[in-house]
Amino acid sequence: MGQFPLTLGRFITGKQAARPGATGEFSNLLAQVGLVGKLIAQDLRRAGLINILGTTGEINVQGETVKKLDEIANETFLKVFDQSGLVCALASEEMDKPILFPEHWPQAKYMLLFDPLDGSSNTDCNMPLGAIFSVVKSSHKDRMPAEDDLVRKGTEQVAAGYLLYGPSTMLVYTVGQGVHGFTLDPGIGEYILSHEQVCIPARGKIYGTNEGNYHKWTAGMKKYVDYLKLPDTATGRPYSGRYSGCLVADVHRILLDGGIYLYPGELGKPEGKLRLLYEANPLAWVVEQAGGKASTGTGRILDVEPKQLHQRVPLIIGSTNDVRDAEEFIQDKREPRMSGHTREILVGPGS
Ligand code: AFP
Repeated sequence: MGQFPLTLGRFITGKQAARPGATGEFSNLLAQVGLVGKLIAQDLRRAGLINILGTTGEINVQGETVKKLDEIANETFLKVFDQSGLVCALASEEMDKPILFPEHWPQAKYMLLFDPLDGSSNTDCNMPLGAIFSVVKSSHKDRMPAEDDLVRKGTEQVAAGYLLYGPSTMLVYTVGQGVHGFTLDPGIGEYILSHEQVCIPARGKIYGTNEGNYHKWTAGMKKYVDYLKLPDTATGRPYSGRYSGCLVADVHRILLDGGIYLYPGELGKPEGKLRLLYEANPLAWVVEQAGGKASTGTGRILDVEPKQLHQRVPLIIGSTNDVRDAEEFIQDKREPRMSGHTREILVGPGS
């Protein structure tokens, strides 16, 4: 008889049984993230048919146009987690201030930060989307947490991961013991373990970045991307460019195949675009747990001292050797050198 599929529920329960003292609260929390994924995936499948594409006409706290689906995804997270009673606070990319649930405290000690719909410019053209989540634990036993308690370093996360809405829906997470990926089987409505202990290759052949921003980049960043495009058989260059506009989808590809994703700081905007607490930190932890690396260009993402809920940070993430190369270029420690072989490929023999 073939192996019976392992559902998310059973997998988490199995892991929980190996941790004496575990209450099951946390396992339930991951199951609720899974439920959010099922509900949103269902809306996305029919989005072009039920008038939920396009914008709401509002601008969010990030200064970005709000899509109807951003709002629906945010509401779904709020409803599921309010009803579950499992968290005492929620913070979202779509909300200026966190939502606190004093009625769930002190039983609920976890707090959830999330980007409810990542890559929302993809909504109207049926391209991949995602959601990113980070879980931290309230550090106070004697009082209900406040906004500041959610502003925590990446190393303090207790769980992190993402939902990917692609041809199939996936839930990928870590609790600090490796990374596991589950694929939603729509026929039975269950997430099935499809990627156990994901390991990112030490080097890849893919880079993902918005090259439309090239002229806003620092000289080091420009040199690194120029270097990736120079042919060189020994180091596997040129790399292939892949960029979907959905951070989750781009990082997921790199997690499985190796390579590098870059959303760097820019001239006049050194903090970059992506948000530290609910985009960079959770993805950084997932990638590190799979054996990769995540950097600001000058330091480890998980060590960044956060100051604000919606803080932005440059993100360079992926295979360890690729991220290390990028750091060297960004820190002006390295220059692209053209070997004789490269020159020959570019301009022909004997030139
Ligand atoms: P949101 O849809 O959550 O705002 O995320 C979009 C995003 O932060 C990320 O998913 C992409 O990688 C990045 O922005 C794309 O930005 P550009 O359009 O500037 O390339």
